[in-house]
Amino acid sequence: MIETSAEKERFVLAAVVNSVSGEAEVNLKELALLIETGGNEAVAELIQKREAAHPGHYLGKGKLEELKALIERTGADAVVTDDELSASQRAAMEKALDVAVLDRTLIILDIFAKRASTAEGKAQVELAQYRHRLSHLIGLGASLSRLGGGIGARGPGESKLETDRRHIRTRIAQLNSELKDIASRRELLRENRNKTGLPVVSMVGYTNAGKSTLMNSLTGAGVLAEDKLFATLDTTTRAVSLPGGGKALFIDTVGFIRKLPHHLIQAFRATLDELRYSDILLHVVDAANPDCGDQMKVVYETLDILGCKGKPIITAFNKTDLPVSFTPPDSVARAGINISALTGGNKDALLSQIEKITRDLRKKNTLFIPYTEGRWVKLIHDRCEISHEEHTPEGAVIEAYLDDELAGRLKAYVVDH
Ligand SMILES: Nc1nc2c(ncn2[C@@H]2O[C@H](COP(=O)(O)OP(=O)(O)OP(=O)(O)O)[C@@H](O)[C@H]2O)c(=O)[nH]1
Ligand SMILES: [Mg+2]
Repeated sequence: MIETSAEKERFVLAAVVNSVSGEAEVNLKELALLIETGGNEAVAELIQKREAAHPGHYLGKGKLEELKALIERTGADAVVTDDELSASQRAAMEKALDVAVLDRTLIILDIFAKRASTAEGKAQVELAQYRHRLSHLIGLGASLSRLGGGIGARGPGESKLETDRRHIRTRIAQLNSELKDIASRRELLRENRNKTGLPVVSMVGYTNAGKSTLMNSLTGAGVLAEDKLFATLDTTTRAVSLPGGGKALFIDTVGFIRKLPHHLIQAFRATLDELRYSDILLHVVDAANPDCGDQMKVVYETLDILGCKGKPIITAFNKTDLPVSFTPPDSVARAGINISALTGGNKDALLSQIEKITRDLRKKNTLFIPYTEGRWVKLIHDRCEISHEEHTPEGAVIEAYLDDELAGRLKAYVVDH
């Protein structure tokens, strides 16, 4: 079990923005939520409008002094910046402010460390933490000793990390080989899954959009769903019956967020690869969140990074039991469907639409199966959507949507292409 510090740390948030829009407020609100999720508290915030972050100390000199006064006034324990800091920026800020300085990346890594529960999840987070530390060795040491067992120190332990690069490199190599084993096990699972011939639908979306709630509502999977960021880190796969009689496998996995640390994306590659291998992406959007338009963009960008361009996407505008106001930003989203994962509202319409797309991925075949080969009829019923079926004295005539694998096995019975 990974240790958590019992005492709440009190943080002041700081952000640099180059525009006048409300972007910084939204970002800081999200950062405050991340901090609460990690069991700590955001007590004040400071935003600086600036062309770009100061290369030396993130905020400009004047703002840095303002920040120092704010820290003294609020008695905060540390500062958290909305952007990832370089080692030297962090060191300069700590020198100027005389408190620990953390950044968004460390906060997200910390939440992931707390949430990871499977061997794969833990190894992935640990790998991301070590890679991050290796790239930030200078400067982190001071933060860690200041915050004791708190954020940034959790996970890989505190065995003189800042001085022991070799130790970190060895551990990274170990983790890499552990994850390689896990990845090959995953590949095996994927191969077995392919043999079932069922279409695979992966749920994607911003964290807290309602993916796990939808998974539970569709399958009764009992996945943890809560009003917290990154409630889900590990994937769950379940079969779902579609209205036309077919079936699909649904996968629930880790959510996305703005500025998702690249070390995490890399380390979670095996988990996130599931998205690339799925047939359809089901994009769950929290339509009740005023920020949902930007959240959708973040999801699109992350999918691009993961090599999922061109996958069929269905957009599910979730939480429509609450007041919503959004304009779908693109044509894919305009074809989306309003649902409520919580009340089950419009669930069948969503499943029908998914079935329609899976149907497009398959070919319609007419088969004649003699009664002596009755086992095939059962298999077709178990796996496929059937558009027509009649029974003649010699056997069953079935019109069904077949995946490639089953079409190959039933070649001898196809009567019409
Ligand atoms: N009102 C309302 N709340 C919902 C709905 N769907 C989900 N929620 C709530 O939204 C919160 C997040 O739901 P989750 O299902 O955990 O979200 P998720 O997308 O799996 O989030 P991560 O695993 O953190 O990425 C929970 O408090 C849910 O009860 C909905 O249709 N309506
Ligand atoms: Mg979830």
